[in-house]
Amino acid sequence: HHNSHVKHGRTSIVHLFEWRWADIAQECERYLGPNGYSGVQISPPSENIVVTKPWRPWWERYQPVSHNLCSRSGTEQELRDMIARCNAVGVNIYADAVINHMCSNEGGEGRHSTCGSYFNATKEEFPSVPFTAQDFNDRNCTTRSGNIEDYQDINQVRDCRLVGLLDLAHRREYVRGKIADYMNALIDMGVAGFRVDACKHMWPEDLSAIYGRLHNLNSKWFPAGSKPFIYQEVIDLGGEPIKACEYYEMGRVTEFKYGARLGTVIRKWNGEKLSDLKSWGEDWGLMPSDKALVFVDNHDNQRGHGAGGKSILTFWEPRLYRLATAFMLAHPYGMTRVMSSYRWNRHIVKGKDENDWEGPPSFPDGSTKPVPVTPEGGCGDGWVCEHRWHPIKNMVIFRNVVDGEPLCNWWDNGSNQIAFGRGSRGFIVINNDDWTLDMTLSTGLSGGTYCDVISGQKEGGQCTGKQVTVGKDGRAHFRISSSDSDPFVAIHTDSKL
Ligand code: LM2
Ligand code: CA
Repeated sequence: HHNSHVKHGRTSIVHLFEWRWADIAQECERYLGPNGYSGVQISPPSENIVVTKPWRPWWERYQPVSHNLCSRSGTEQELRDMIARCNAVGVNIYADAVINHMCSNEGGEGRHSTCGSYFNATKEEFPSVPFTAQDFNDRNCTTRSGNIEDYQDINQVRDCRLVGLLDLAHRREYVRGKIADYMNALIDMGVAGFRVDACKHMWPEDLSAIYGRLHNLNSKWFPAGSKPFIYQEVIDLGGEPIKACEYYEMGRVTEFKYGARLGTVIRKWNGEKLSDLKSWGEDWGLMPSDKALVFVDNHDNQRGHGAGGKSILTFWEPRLYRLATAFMLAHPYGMTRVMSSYRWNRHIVKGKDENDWEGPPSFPDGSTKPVPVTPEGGCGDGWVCEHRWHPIKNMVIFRNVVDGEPLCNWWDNGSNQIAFGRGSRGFIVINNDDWTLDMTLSTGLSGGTYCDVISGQKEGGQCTGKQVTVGKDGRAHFRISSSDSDPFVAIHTDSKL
C-alpha cells in the first residue's frame, strides 16, 4: 500500500478541505490536472451526524453514522462523477476514511444525519450499516469514564473512546468486513487510496487485516493488480508508547514533527535558523523519507486541534507560510501534501480559538457554498485556495520537474539565507534574514537564462518575473531583498528561456 499510483510523474496532493464534490470535479479539470497536482484528499465521504450546537461544525464529519455516501460535499452520484472526472485528467482521489469510531456517545437518537438515516448513539445502534452494541469496544476498555484518559497506556488509547466517540471493535470479523466493504465501494468507484483517520487509536494488526481485504484499484484507470495507496494518520511527536513505526509496513504515515519543527525554524524560535536545515530529514528525528506524508499544516492543527502547537504556520501568516511551503516542495524529503482551507472567524481568547469549530462557507440552511474562482485566478466566498497561490502552484511544478534528483549544491550564510539544488534540474534560494542576500552561487544547472517561478513564470517564451543568468560554469548571481513579498527565488529546467 505504498505506491500512490501518481500519473505523469506528479508528486503532490492537495487537501481540498470541505469542498463539494462538484467543485472538486471542476477543479481537477480546470486547475489541478493542468498544473501538475497528483491527487486530492477529500473530506470524509460517509454519512455523518448533523450537529447544530455549535452550528454545523466541520468536525461533525468525523462522526459517521453509516457508510452511505452522502455528506455536505454532495450525493453519491456527485461523488462518482467527481472521481471519474478527476481520474480522466490524471488526478487521483484519496478518501478520508473515518473507521476508528462512529459518532459521539452524546449523539442522541433520531435521523439528524446527512442522509436522514436513523441511529441511536445511546444504544450504539447504527442500523444502516448495521452496527449494534456488540460491535463496539466497551468491554475492552478499562477506564472509568470509558474515554481515553492516559496516552501512556496503549490499551486505552486503542480500546477506549477518543473524546467520547463510540469505539469500534476491529477484532471482530464482522466489523472488519463492514469497514472493508465501505472502503471497497470507494475503490470500485475509482479512488486511488485513503487517508486513514485516527490510526493511533487502532491496533496495527487489525488495520492490516482490514487492508488485506481491500480490492485492487479499478482497472479502468489503474494498472491491473494495483493496491490502494494508504497513508495513516498517526500523531507521534515522541513521548508516547505508541510509535509511528508500528504502521510503516502497511502504508505511509503522517509526519507531524515536520510542520511543527519547520514552523519553529522559520519563526526563528529558540535561536533556530534556516541554515540548520542543512541536515533536515531523518537526522532531525523524522521518520524515513519513503514512509513520510508531510505537510506544513493540516485541517486540525491550523485551528489548534490535533497536534503541532503554536509553531504551526498557516495561511493566516501568508508570507511565512509561502516560504515554508516552498521549502517543503523544494526539499526531497517525504511525500508532500498542500493544504487548501477556508477562512473562519478566528477569535483567540487566552490562547484558544473560540471559533475553531466553524464549518465551511455555507448558506443559512447549512449547505456548503460553491467555490467561485475570481478573474485573477484566486477563490472567493471565504475559500482560501492556497493551492492556487502563485508561488505554491509553481513549486508543485518545480517538485515534479526535479523528482528523483538528489539534494546538492547546498549553501548557507550560517544564518537564515540558504540555497540548494536538485541535481541539474532545479535550484532555490531563500532569504529569511532581515538583510539583503547578494551572492553568486553554484546552481548545478546548465548555462542560460532562467525565469524565476516565484516572482513570475515563463509565458510564451517570455519571463513575467525576475530573470536569472546561469554561466557556463553553472554559477549565477542572486539578489533577494529581505522586504520582497516573497523573499525566495526558484528556477528549474522547464523555466529556462
Ligand atoms: C482525527 N484524527 O485522528 C481527525 O483528524 C480529527 O479532526 C478528529 O477530531 C479526530 N481524529 C476524530 O476523528 C475532530 C475534532 C474534535 C471533534 C471530533 C469529532 O478535532 O474536536 O470532537 O472530530 O467530531 C468533537 C468536539 C469534542 C467532543 C466530541 C464528541 O470538539 O469536544 O468531545 O466531538 O462529542 C466531547
Ligand atoms: Ca479504537
